This record gives sequence, C-alpha cells and structure tokens, in this order.
Amino acid sequence: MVSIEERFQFDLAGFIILRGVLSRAECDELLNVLRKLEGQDYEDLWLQKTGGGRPTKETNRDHQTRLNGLPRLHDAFDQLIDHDTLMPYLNEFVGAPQLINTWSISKARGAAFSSWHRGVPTTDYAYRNGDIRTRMFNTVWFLTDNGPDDGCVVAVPGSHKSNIDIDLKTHPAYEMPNATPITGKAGDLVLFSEATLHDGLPKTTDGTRTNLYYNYVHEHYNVMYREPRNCHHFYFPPDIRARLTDRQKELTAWMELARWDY
Ligand SMILES: O=C(O)CCC(=O)C(=O)O
Repeated sequence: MVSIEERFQFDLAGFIILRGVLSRAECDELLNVLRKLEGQDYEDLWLQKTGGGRPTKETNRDHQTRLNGLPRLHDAFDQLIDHDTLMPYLNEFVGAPQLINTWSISKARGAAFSSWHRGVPTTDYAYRNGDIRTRMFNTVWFLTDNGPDDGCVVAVPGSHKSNIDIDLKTHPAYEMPNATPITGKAGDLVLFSEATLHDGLPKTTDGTRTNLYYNYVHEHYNVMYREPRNCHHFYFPPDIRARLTDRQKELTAWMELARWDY
C-alpha cells in the first residue's frame, strides 16, 4: 500500500525516498557482481550490425563508469525489476508499468555535475480523477552511501509541474533555485517522476559512489522509438527473458512485440 503521505510527497516534490529497502549484505552482493563487470572490456560486436549505439561500458565522463543493460550482463540484477517493495509504487504512480532501461553509475572523486535534465516533459505528469500518473518513472537503488559530497543525485522539487522554463545551462548544480541533494544510505531507494529536473552533484570525497537505475514507462509509451542508440540495452532477448519470473515477464512484455534480434 502506498500511504496518503507518500502520495502527497510524490505529487508535491516529484520524488520520494524509501529507506533501507535493501540490506547491506544485498548491496554488497550486487556490488561484488558489478565491480567485476566494471573491470571488464566489452567487444560489443552488435554495434557493427546495428550501425552504432551506446556501448555497454561508458567511461567518456571523467571519474565515472556507466554500464548499460544490467540484466544482459548478469542475472543478479533481475531481482530489482519487480522488487516487492517497489511494486505498489510502480502501479500507483505509473498505472501500467513497463521496464525500459537499466544502468549503473559509479563515480570517483572528481566526477563533475553534468547538466540538468528530465526524461519526459512536464506534460507527461498528471493528476486526474484521483490518479497520479507519470509516463516515465525512475528508480534509483543506492548500493553505497550517497552523502551530499559523494556525487549524489540532485533534483528540483516540484519541477515535474513547473510552468516556467529557465536556462538549464546557465544554472548548474546549486546555481539552480531550490536544487536539493537526494542523500541516503546504501540500501535506500529513490523513486522519481522523470519530469523532475535532476542530475548528479560533483563528487569531492574518496571512495566510489554506486547507484543502479531502473527506469519504467507507461505501456502506451513507444519504447523503441525513444532513443534508437540505446535499444540494444533496453531490449532483453528471449534467452534472457526465459529466466525471468512471471511478474518480471509482465513488466517486460513489450519485448515480445519488438524486433531487435539480429
Ligand atoms: O547519479 C547521478 O550522478 C545522476 C544520474 C542521472 O541523472 C541519470 O542517470 O539520468
């Protein structure tokens, strides 16, 4: 059940934070798998067939490693697709959710603020006849602590309903009015409407900050059209979906209709 206080907060701010959803042991298990994957190189031979796209491992930003398409890389990541704690929120805030994208971001000291962005326009957030609906809904799993100087996610509360555009480029990080760091401990889970302005703050501390991102859309959203360069990572081939639970299969049902095998 999603409480009225949580509905109030999500509608008001565009995000909520659930504390202690994963145990430290669960975070460490996922981190162990992820660190091995981050240490590898990927041939990405599919790039030749698709004529381009985002590589599996992205290191183009200084002091940052991003891995795309997590369940393609290891089955340890399947469990988060339909985590029991997450499911009521997915249904409450998206209505008919489908998983579109999964990725990890690990940051070391020196990682910089990039640029304020939102995944969908503010017109893709609505409250109507008692239902909260965001067409795109991101879930951020903290596998390590996210202190304010650890390069944590930063958001502008209420910007999912903002009516006035402001120049995003000339207001980086804390120069944006109301920029609010989203801090927490390993195991916390942030849920946010992708209509909310957000990015990551600079990392000025030692150690590595690692988060996993599982992004969902309403089932009417055209998943394959969104970002053609990322389709390989969005789509799980039949051999990967075969190992998923029924509920995970339901949350990835669009993959049965898409043609991306080559
Ligand atoms: O964790 C971060 O540094 C920000 C991530 C982010 O904004 C994104 O992946 O869209």
